[in-house]
Amino acid sequence: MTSTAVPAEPSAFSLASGRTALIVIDMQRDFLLPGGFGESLGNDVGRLLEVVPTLAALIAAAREAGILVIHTREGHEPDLSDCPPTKLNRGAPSKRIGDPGKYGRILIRGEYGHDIVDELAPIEGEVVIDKPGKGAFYATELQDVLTGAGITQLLVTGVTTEVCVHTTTREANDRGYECLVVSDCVGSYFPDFQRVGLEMIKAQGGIFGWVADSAAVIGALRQLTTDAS
Ligand code: C5J
Repeated sequence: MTSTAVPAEPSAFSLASGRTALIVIDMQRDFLLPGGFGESLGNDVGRLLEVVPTLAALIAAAREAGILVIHTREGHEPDLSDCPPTKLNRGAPSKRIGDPGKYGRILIRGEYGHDIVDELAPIEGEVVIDKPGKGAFYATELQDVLTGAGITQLLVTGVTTEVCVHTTTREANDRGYECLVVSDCVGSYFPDFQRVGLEMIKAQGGIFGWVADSAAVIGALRQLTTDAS
């Protein structure tokens, strides 16, 4: 195992090969594409789409460095048996989970909109975690996957910063994982939530973890790749 320092806030992050996974949270068509669920809630999906090329470059660097890449998808069984009524009914949106949408039934497993955008599609051997909640640990096999692979550190990316990225980072922090949130590989529909969401991770000496941009993380991943060759 080799390690390298990532310039990060509030302090340098020691990135260890063999102990690190990149987690890509909910980069799904329903959240990102024009005409999808996210947009139907009145959101500007352009803010999430901005993340895609940056995240694609980070995923490529992680694959090159032999880092495990884990993708998550938020969604539910077709009969909605795993969707609490409180989640289904909250906010009285124009469209609800399970309703027909532009990309199939909204946030339903197996539908086109539920899947990950083409640019970030998982490749063979990568883990895809289907989660019914906001956090990637709740009611999923994620912890077993991480334990089985000897992972103790997570590079956290995806959408949305203040919802599923934050919930997953907090869950991971409570379970003893070191989390580095990659600032330009997470996205929010709301600029203020993006800024404050990142501030909250690294506040108070890194209460939930570390924050660094993709240039810093990709630089460290390339160093790991060079060290291994
Ligand atoms: C939301 C998510 N925002 N992936 N889901 O409902 O953040």
